[in-house]
Amino acid sequence: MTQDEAKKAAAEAALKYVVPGEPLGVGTGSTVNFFIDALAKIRHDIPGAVSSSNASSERLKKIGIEVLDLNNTGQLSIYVDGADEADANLRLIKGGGAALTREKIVAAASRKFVCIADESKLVKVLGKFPLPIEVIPMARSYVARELLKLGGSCELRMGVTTDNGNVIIDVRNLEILDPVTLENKINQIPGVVTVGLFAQRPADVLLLGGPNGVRELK
Ligand code: ABF
Repeated sequence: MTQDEAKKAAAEAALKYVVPGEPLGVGTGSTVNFFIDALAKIRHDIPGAVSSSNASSERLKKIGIEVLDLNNTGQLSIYVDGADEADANLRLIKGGGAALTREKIVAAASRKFVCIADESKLVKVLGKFPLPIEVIPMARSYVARELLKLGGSCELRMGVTTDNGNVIIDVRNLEILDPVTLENKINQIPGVVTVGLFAQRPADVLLLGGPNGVRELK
């Protein structure tokens, strides 16, 4: 089974969580793209979706699903999104697609966060994937200095401006043994908009596609 086939299997398994007649939240990335494509066959049951990025919005519109403003929907039934890493407690590193701020907002505004991924994303300890942090441009050097104190090595993601007009710093060499504490600590640094740790609010369900089918972790 290829990685794409595994992603597609996890994405299609997420359809069972869609609540007919209720708007849902949709994340960003290649696994989510498979989910959006799968939504096409049930689009008549979907009154609309709140999207976490311009890329996902365009894909949703192409299959005829209306993109809604979160300010008009109230709490969403589910949020479906990918991840760069996930541990056994369903805590995630996200942000490889530079959409982490809107992803975190829509996840927080949803009753159930269903994470979809191929098995390669499951790790014992988070941190091998560089931790993305969205930062206000004028604060990037200050934030980098503060992150160095936490033991990470920082790299500005070249040529990337987020949908919110900010920059991304990727932090390498972190062994994240306490994701919740680190998330809170980085959130306190002035200039940080969002840290790509979803630990304070982890996923509720993790669907992992692999050669033996789709595993469901809760
Ligand atoms: C998005 O999904 C990002 O937060 C994360 O980086 C990405 C994973 O990408 P892919 O599904 O393409 O592996 O939510």
